[in-house]
Amino acid sequence: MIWNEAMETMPRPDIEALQSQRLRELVAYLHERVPFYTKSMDAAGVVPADVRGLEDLPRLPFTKKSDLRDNYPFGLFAVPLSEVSRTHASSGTTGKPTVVGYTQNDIDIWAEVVARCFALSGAQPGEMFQNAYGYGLFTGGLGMHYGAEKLGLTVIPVSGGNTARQIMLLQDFGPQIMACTPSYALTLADALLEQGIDPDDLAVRVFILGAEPWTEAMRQELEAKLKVHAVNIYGLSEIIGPGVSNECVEAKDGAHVFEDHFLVEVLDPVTGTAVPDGEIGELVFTTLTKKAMPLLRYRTGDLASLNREKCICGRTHARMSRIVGRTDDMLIIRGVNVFPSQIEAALLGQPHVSPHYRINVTRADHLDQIEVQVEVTERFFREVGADVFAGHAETAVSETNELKQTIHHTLREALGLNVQVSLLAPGEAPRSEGGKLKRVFDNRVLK
Ligand code: DLL
Repeated sequence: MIWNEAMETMPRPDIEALQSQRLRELVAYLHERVPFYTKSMDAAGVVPADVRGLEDLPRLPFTKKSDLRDNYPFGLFAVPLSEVSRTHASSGTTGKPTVVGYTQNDIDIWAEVVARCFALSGAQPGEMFQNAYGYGLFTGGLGMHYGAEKLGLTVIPVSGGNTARQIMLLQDFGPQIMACTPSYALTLADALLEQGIDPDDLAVRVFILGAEPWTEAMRQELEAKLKVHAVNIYGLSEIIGPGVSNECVEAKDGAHVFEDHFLVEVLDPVTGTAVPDGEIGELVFTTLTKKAMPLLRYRTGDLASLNREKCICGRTHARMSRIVGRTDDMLIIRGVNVFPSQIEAALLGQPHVSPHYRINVTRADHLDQIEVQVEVTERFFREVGADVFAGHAETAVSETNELKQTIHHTLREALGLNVQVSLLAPGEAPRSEGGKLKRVFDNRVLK
């Protein structure tokens, strides 16, 4: 089902004409209402009346995360606070959160795009939806909630975490659709297995997963373990929250960006100029319809490529690839660029290893060291014996050494880099307790 056929299947020239018109209106709106944009446009020599449309996009100024921080908390709002219906905030790793605001109309737009996401994922009105994204300042919970209601789903607003309760609801309420982070889906899958629950006995058919990076290999793993379709949803608070783009269950080949609301560019992160379709660059979004806190050319830091070809699902909206990394999570190890997603993809193809891992980066004697710690499967652990892992026994050491060497070799092929490999016993790597999971620990600089 296509939720908004007129918009989602619009011929590309019409999409571009609509975007041009909305962009013109946005530029005038921001210049008039937000002092930050008055200044940045004036400094760039942009006169709103001269902006004709998409062809003028490259000369419009960017917005960066630091601009949101500098204008904390409400400095980028374009309407008086009395017209703001809701705020959300993303928890940044250091210091103050990034704050965003929505008018009632913005909330309606958000529900509309999230309803499209559910339809893209294969949900049908009348079905039930278990929402395991966190409710609160995080946009995941409430963002998914309103979109689900709009599509006509029955929502179970359980929020993140509490795996025993999640499983009870899956069994007793029988939702067909579930949403959470991919790392939490893995926690759930493991818990089901541990409790001897066959996913075939559950009604759940689709998992809508996002809010953190994951790989195609992780999709295979989750789909096999949970016996569901695992579909990718992307979004960020600054632009709206979840619902900037979503894969269609038909193709599972890139997430359709809702281009009537979000104008997407993929730029060279260094020069800031456009890269051709199909090439990886930084995603940059302009909100075309929001009123409380619209953003012009927001630099997301997320790296992906674009595909503007028509999709087998019938939609014409451009598709973005998975996020292959972030401009700020690329590890530079002895001069070699490494993205954690490359490590995940390489690890998950290996026998005897589980999808649970941790990456440590350190520096000793001015030399970067990267260590990948990966859990072995329960079966391998049982066969080899716990003593080996505790370092108490000589027996079977060769088997673990062999496994380490295989992983080392695979990672060297994939990354062009020597990686130290350690094996962990089942349960030793970090698990998601409901939200986003941190797997990379870069200890080279004190943050
Ligand atoms: O994570 C919004 C969201 C909620 C998206 C629920 C999907 C589902 P923030 O907390 O502001 O918002 O974090 C946004 O998370 O810039 C990406 O780096 C990352 N991210 C979000 N979705 C994906 C995804 C929400 N599908 C930041 N794949 C973004 C990879 C993702 N990274």
